[in-house]
Amino acid sequence: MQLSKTLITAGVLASAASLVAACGSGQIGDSGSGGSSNPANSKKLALVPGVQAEPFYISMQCAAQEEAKKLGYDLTTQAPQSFDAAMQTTIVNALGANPPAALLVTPTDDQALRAPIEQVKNRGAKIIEVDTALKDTSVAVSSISSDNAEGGKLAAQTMAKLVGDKPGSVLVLDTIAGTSTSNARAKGFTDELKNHPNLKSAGIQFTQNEPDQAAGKVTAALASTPDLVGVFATNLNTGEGAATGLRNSGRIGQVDLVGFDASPSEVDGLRKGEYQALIAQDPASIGTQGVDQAVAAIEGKTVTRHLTAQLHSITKDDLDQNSQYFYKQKC
Ligand code: T6T
Repeated sequence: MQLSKTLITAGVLASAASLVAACGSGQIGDSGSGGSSNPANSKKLALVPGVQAEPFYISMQCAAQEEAKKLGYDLTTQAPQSFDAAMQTTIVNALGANPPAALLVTPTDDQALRAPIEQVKNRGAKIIEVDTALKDTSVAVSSISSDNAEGGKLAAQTMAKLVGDKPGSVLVLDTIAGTSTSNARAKGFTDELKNHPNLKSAGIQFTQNEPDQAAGKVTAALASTPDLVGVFATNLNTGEGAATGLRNSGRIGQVDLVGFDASPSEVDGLRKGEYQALIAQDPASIGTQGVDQAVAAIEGKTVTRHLTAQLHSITKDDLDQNSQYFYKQKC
């Protein structure tokens, strides 16, 4: 099928473009040497991802651990039970009492986590954002993420190709307001949709990153929007919920589902025809680059302010040749 090839190329080009942008115009700065106010922690890195036991963050953590070991550092991970700002704040606050040399963190809210992260920074830790980021760009020395707006755009182009000339409405399922990544994906998607006049936006719905809520929103949209032709799920949980909603309504395959991420259950869903396409991120590269930047900051070497990881569009037809992008369940 022509679609998959075109999309991979588009994805690679988009990612290459953003990498060039990151390297070409990104602020490069010397972070200065130093680290934790506790000298015993000079080789200690802490990783606080968005949520525990979730394939995107497991893949990121495995690669970060490996890179830290390679560079002679010790990385420990503490993840909140849910993708929740209050739970994550408790973990980050505790790190302030015994600061690591660097904190790699996925802020679950782009504003609420600013003060907790800043107090760890004030105790000497270098701050590296991995995946999501704070609105305040002065806190971290480096941020590594996918180009999420570009990913949303790629998802809309994918949807347009899948739907073809048919007129209809498309629903976007976002996670939580304040999640920088999924919010940027939803915006990138909605902006690009305007370039496809046969497709109308059926709006952006927040799901609190709960699959049940995503399933309910899809069921409701099927009832209220008879011309619904597509759903864009901005992450793993929204995708899993959307697939459930379509399955329960007997509409699998009639409404195109484009998901973000490539968890085992999403890949399985793509194989079974529940999803028509997935936009896979490269969480391992985010973890590796995050550790590299943390170590550079600790050792007083040059640090790059913004780095991006590649995105890959995958359809059923090219599923097996893209298995290197599937997320891990364990290291
Ligand atoms: O999509 C990823 C991550 O990029 C996002 O910030 C939150 O959701 C995921 O972890 C997938 O569940």
